[in-house]
Amino acid sequence: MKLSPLQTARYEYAPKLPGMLRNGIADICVNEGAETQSVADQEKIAALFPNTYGKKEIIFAKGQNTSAPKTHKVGVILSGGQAPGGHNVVCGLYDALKATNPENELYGFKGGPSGLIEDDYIIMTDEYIDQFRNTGGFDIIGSGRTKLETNEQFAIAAEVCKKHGITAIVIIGGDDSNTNAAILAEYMAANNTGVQVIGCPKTIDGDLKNEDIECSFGFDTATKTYSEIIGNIERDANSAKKYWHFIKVMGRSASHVALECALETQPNICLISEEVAAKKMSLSAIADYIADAVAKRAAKGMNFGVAIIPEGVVEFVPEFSVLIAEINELLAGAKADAFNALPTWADKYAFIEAGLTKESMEVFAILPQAIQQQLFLERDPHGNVQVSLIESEKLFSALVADKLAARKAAGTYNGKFGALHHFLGYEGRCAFPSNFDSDYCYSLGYNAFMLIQYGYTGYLSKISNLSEPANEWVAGGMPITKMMNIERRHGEDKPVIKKALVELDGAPFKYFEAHREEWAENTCFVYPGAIQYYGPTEVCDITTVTLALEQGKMK
Ligand code: FBP
Repeated sequence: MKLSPLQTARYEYAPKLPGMLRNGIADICVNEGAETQSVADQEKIAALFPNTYGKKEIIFAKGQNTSAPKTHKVGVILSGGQAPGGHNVVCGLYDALKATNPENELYGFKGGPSGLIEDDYIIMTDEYIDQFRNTGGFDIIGSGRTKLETNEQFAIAAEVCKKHGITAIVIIGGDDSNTNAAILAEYMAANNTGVQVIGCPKTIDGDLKNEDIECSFGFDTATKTYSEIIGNIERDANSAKKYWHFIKVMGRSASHVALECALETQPNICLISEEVAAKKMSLSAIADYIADAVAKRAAKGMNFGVAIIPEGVVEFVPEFSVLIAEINELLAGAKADAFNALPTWADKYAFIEAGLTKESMEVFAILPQAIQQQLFLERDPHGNVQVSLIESEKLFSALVADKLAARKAAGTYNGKFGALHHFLGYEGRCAFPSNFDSDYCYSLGYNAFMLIQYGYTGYLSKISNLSEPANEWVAGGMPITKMMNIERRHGEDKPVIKKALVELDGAPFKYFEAHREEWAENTCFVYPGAIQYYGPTEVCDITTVTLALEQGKMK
């Protein structure tokens, strides 16, 4: 395989561990903190997790390692969407395992959680793993979205572990995957399988965070990658002065990615889905809000700008989410086949018109036809519209164009509006991890092995104090049940890790809110440039603005 010069150089990069993990495995001891409770619904969660609930917080420290000597065979799984740094979690886990005992083995289950139940794996070697150090992607073993959630699946997983002598599984995933890791840990404990389960917090979306998990890995690199591109587009807009750029960024439901990109690049507009929901903004109100900025800039002679649209925003618009729910109902079960069999769009439109309420039909009718059709694309495995396939950047620019045309007709706007569209998603998920993500991920993996070595199960690998230099990071673990509450999912009450949406009273949103009017009317663009891997620490080791604001490192 031909290697790029950067790839060759990144193989040599030595990720930075937290100070307490730097002394060698023999000199890492464990301190147990207080017993924990779930963030809500304590009685219900305790009853569902009798073997793993209420365990103590863990912090590692420099001191004699007192774990019981044992040969470890560990399995690792990458679950869900790619996030930069996943390879380094595997590398950190592998290095800790081999540093403890060269006889220890790491099984990489292929293609996501399904690899475990299909017993599809590779055994990691130095030669194999060295090709993936400090690189992006999940191609070391592949990823997948199969959910491990039923007792039948757990029983097969236990059999596979028994067959190979595997006594611990590390699941690298987002909130759903780690919820399932906790359920698997409970199953393994309840059935005396002797298999421990440890989770690692992954997702570029940034929505797996709480008072224990300061950020999920991948968020840093993905948002820096998107911000580089947004900054470049801003500079192009400011050079040519003739286009409004509508840029959709990934983030299935929460708007952390959009907000971080806005904090880094200071665009004219950034929608925040959580605010749209809180203010119950209609499509028309959002379009007016953007059109106001377009008109104010046009009045100053600036017929250009940049608007960031979070991927999941339409689901947060109350009238749109009702429309989506009605469409899901309209196409439930066999009705989808009847719909798909209709020969023309006109026939389909008539079917839709007959099935939707008057209110939803009014919303549907104002959508551009391409967006109307996107609402009827293939459903996800739960039968829901795949909102990531809806081109909301085009939806909003079309609605804004309509508003501006009306204003022009009324004589209140006299500018030019040329819109261009972009979607930034897959471009960022497999980027070379920033130094932050390289270090953080390697530490998460290394630390996951320390939790295994000390016999813990049902824990999330936890590295904190992340806005300080890596030497001052704190390594430990937190029971996953501590992060859980009960939520209604698909008509049933389920124990789940609470998803972190953007908090409207949190420091990142407050900062954005305080500045956005100025950014909207004037041109305050910031051009962050490409991620830097080599050079001064103030350029190469910067965290996200979100983390800096949350941890009071920026005002
Ligand atoms: P995870 O929650 O699994 O980390 O994935 C998040 C994400 O990257 C979203 O931002 C995006 O909506 C989605 O994955 C796309 O999924 P897919 O890779 O299946 O197209």
